[in-house]
Amino acid sequence: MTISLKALFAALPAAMLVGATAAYAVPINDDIDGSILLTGTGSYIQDVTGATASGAPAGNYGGIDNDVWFTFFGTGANAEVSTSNPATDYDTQIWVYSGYDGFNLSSLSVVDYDDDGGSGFSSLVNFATTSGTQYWFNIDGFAGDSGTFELSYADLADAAPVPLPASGLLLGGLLLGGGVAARRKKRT
Ligand SMILES: [Ca+2]
Ligand SMILES: [Ca+2]
Repeated sequence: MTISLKALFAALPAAMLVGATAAYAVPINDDIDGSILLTGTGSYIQDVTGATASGAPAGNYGGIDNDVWFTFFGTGANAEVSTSNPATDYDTQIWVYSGYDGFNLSSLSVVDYDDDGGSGFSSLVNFATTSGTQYWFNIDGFAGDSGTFELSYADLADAAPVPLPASGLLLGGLLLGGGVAARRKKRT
């Protein structure tokens, strides 16, 4: 019995074939749903070799290839995000967005963009934020360039806003229930 090479490859799970050719791990923040939450002021170094294109809208600014994602909340003042730092070794671009509906990348609105606003080919955006609004940004390589970036960020909200509705409703229900019980008790 002979098995053709084509038949053998067809029988192999797709993951095995991908694993055989992919030399680098896909970053945990390769897609928007894996966005890393940033707060306050700080820095983050990441090797993005292995990142893939998410298909996010690029506005009028060309293409997005091997993007990785971050998210933060605005303070109402300007926020700054930059790859203009010593460890950055490739030609970065940054896209900033708001309005993600949690499902469709097409729901994103481009808030800001930069290619070479930092030193060399690095990127820097500084833009006005709305207090409590969530923003997302991706860092990608110009024309598919890839490497390591050193991200610095400043004036982001210190934490994600605490979601009030669920606890507020529960508290309201308990207070209302307690009030009714108190009135009933008073009548007897
Ligand atoms: Ca990606
Ligand atoms: Ca650039």
